Amino acid sequence: MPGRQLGWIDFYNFSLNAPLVLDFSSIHPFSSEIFIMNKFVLPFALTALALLACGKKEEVAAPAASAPVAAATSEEKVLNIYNWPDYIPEGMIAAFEKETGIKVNYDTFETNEALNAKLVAGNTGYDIVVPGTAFSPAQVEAGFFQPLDRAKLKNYGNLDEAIMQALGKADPGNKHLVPWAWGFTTVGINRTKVEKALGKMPMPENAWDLVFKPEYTSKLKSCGIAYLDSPTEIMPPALHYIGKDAYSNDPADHKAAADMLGKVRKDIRIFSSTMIDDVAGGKACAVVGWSGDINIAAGRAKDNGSKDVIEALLPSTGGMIFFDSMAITKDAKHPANAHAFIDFYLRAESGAAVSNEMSYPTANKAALAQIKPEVSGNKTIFIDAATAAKMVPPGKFTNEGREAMANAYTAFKKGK
Ligand code: SPD
Repeated sequence: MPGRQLGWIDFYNFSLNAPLVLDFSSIHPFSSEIFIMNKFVLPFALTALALLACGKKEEVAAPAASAPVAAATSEEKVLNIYNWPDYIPEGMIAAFEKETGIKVNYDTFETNEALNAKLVAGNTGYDIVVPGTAFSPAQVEAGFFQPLDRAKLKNYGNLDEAIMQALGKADPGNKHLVPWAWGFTTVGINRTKVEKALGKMPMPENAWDLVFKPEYTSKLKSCGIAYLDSPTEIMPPALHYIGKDAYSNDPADHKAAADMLGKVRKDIRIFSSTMIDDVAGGKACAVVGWSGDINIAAGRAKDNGSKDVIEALLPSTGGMIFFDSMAITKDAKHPANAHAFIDFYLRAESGAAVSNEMSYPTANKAALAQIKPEVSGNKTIFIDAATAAKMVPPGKFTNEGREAMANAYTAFKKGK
């Protein structure tokens, strides 16, 4: 653990001086087995910070004129997309359909495990999928995606070069993955309800205590505790909380994490990967959730007239960073339409809409100038340097490690 965190900090300090020309391999040898994502998280944090928080507007790429979407070929005018829920700005699909005449069938999945199962089975029926970093390096390696045709992506240059260079460690040559957005798994609270439920007990220094420590969960169960519902969402923060490598492949570590979780199991009311309405509507007051979704819940509660204060917290020991990327499946029936959509998504205005409307940071550098100040200035969306230094970068599990972790998670969830 210290090695992982220290490496990230070192890298961050290093990148401050040379954010765009980085030799990652000379700093941390890349291992495809234990994929340590710290090599590519911080260039983005750095860029976001340097360009937004510090207000160095002259360094922000001027909004690129959007390249027109390339005319699709003789393909039927259909595109099948499989993405996470609550992740696309309203109207984006309709605008793409109007401009191109391509009809989009847009389905959602709630966990990386669900998407991975479909990819393993093959013939998904989807042209574009959006895996997260817990799975995407292994999926690239397994050959689940077809190489991108850069000639069809006129807006590709809008992406942050430093991020793409780092993402190349997961996807050599950036052949398959195009970032959708990134964020972090953290603790979200309805502060109003949590303070009431805790009574005289002060808020803990480490926000993870609220959801992992019986002294707190026993009090917060009255206003509702919710966890994301998958092994790769819950086990890494649990491992990290007990001082293990968040991406450990050791079954003994998973057992230790499950034992810790077992002590609070009876206090968890909801397991769900779509908890925005539960949080906004007051059914859950403390959650293990995704940063953007918690911020969406905060906005939705306000829109609904609630006076409760809902917040994504920045735990003192860090949240779990993730990157989600678009990829075209190897058996996609509509690869030209898929490229047209990816290029549409790569427009500066699309990237800005994702951050502005979905509260997740974009990897689209050309979009930064169009992000609203209240979004760019929200330190739980665009994290600052101090927070970035504490965050836990994504990692990769081996198949055996993932299986052991899934078993430990299932046993915990069943209350065994
Ligand atoms: N509302 C959708 C959020 C997408 C989250 N992807 C998370 C992957 C984390 N491992």
